[in-house]
Amino acid sequence: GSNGFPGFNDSIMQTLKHHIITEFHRRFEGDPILVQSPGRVNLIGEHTDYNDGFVLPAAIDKYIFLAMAPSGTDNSRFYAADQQDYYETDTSGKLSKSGKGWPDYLLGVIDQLRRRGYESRGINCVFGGNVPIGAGLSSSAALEGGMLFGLTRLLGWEIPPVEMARIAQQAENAFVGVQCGIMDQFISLNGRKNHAMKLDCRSLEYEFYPLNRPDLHIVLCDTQIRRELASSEYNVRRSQCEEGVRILQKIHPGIQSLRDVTLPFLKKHEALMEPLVYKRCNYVLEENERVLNACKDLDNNDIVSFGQRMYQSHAGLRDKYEVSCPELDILVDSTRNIEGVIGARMMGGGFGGCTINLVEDVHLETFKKKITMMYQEKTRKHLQIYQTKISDGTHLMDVSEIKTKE
Ligand code: GAF
Repeated sequence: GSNGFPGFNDSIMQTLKHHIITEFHRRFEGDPILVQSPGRVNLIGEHTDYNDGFVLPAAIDKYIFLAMAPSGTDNSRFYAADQQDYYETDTSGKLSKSGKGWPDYLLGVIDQLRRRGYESRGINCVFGGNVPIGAGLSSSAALEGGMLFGLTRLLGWEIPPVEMARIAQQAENAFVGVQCGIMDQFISLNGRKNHAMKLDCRSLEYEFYPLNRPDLHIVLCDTQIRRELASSEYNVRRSQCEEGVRILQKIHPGIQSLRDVTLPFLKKHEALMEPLVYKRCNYVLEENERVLNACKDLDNNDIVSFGQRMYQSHAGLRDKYEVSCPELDILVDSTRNIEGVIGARMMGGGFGGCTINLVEDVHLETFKKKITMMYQEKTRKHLQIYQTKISDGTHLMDVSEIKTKE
């Protein structure tokens, strides 16, 4: 289990599922399906997805559960169990934003489906779970993917996995208004237990790498910092990369994204761009190389080399891409003085959220103690730690096993 007691996590999961189903029966008619949709980690390959590059994420054992059934009317009714918040609207025609946040992730999916010709009457949905919000573990992708997956099952729509990820991503881009890449939605929907996924964000071809060593743990350290500037800076980084591409296109019109650029080519034309634009592009190309080399490390079972690349990734994000923050740097630096840490780096968009740490089993407990103390000492802030296991992507749960009628 994720806090060290066998079965502990399982029983939390049972309670969560039970709660969601019970809440559904309390509010709505009929027997719902139950969808389990995971959050994610990313081992390496940050800010590469929207540059047509490579990423190495994995789905984790933190989930959003969605109980869903047709409503029988044109209206859809949504209940966010964790927020204890309700939203109802007609979803049979053109959709507009809810004006209150969470419903937009669900409406965005219905909107994208509609645009592709998948139309339906309303649905009832209760959801909730334990993916921390705003911590960089992709609770929004889990919610979008969960709604999408549930609808395809309820309505018998067969949509290939790659298309599923695109629909969920575009729900976020077009409806929620966040210009994210495809990594989070792709891995949440399509992850595989005990495997990391090497995803080529251009071709959307993917390959699974076994990552299931009992002597290693994936530990997330949550700074608890949530910075508003994260999304505006994210868009600034995106446009800096696009600017680099535009400049290089003048030399080689065939270049469509940073994926088409090599490091020597970039270096050769450094003088054509602002230093900042060069730094950003340089980071992206180096990070792509690191992902490919990290995958070779996994093939060679060279976890030490893999861990070194995680540290290099962090340094690049801090110095060249400039999306880290003091708290994230403190966490990563602190691991240098703690025994048993194979690799550590900031994870996700940056400016807060979590670091991802590969930690040896024998040193796990002292790691947790020491990193918590060091963080407290240096920042006067409390550190939240999540121990995670790699799990399957979005799927249906067997509801019959869950007893809800007391
Ligand atoms: C966020 C985005 F949603 C992803 O698409 C990705 O760009 C990531 O930041 C950075 O690697 O999670």
